[in-house]
Amino acid sequence: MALQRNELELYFQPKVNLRDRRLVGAEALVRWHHPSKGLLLPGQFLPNIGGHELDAQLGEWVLRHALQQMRRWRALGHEIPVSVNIAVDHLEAPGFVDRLSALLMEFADVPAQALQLEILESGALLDPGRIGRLLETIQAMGVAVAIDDFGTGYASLAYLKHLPAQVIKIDQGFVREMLTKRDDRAIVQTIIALAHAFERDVVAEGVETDAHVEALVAMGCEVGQGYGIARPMPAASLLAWLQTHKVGAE
Ligand code: G
Ligand code: MN
Repeated sequence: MALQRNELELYFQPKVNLRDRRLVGAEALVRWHHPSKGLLLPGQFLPNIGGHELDAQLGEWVLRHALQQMRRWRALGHEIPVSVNIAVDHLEAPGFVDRLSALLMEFADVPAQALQLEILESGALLDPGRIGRLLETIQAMGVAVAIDDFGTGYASLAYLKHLPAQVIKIDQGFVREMLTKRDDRAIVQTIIALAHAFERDVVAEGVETDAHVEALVAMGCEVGQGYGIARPMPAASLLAWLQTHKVGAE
């Protein structure tokens, strides 16, 4: 299958500081160069793999390749924090923490702090006690944790209080619609306020235009990711993008 045949590639989507547009990190997103169907996005093949075993194998592949890429960028003088999407099945698979720790030892030249795991809010809610403990262990190893697609999973305030995650990523659906729909704007505003109140970092996904950037900055959201900043791109293109991408006042 794709894993053995070397048909997978990691793309990277920049995350920037919305005030000055400086790069603060990148999200690793897997692509499959399918022999006959062309380049496939995760949504086009992830639902099919479905099994826990493959989720875990793919996740391990992504973690290893993300660390390899971070190592290459460091060798070129760029320290780029990378976040990786981890399925809850994979997080809960026996030995996940041990394998992560072995990988971090293998890539000891890459600081654990530069690696971030993104866990879907809906997944994290399935078994908050158990997942909370896993996330605590992971953070104790230095790895950052973000809750992905926040706002879609009905997390309660009490739950957020106990959820050990330093970063909250606002679901792109709310962000995309926030300029035209009052309810979505209210949700975005509320998540930003919640993040501030709980002293978490907040990242807006789905930042599609400059108007989104301005509105988010006005609401106090500092970091964003989306087509309005850059699309996901191959690793080599990210450095080229960095060179041409305009940033705010020095
Ligand atoms: O759920 P998660 O945050 O992992 O989703 C990331 C996905 O969203 C990627 O497949 C990426 O290509 C896509 N994406 C990233 N930015 C935007 C955007 O601004 N608009 C839309 N429609 N999709 C985006
Ligand atoms: Mn994500």
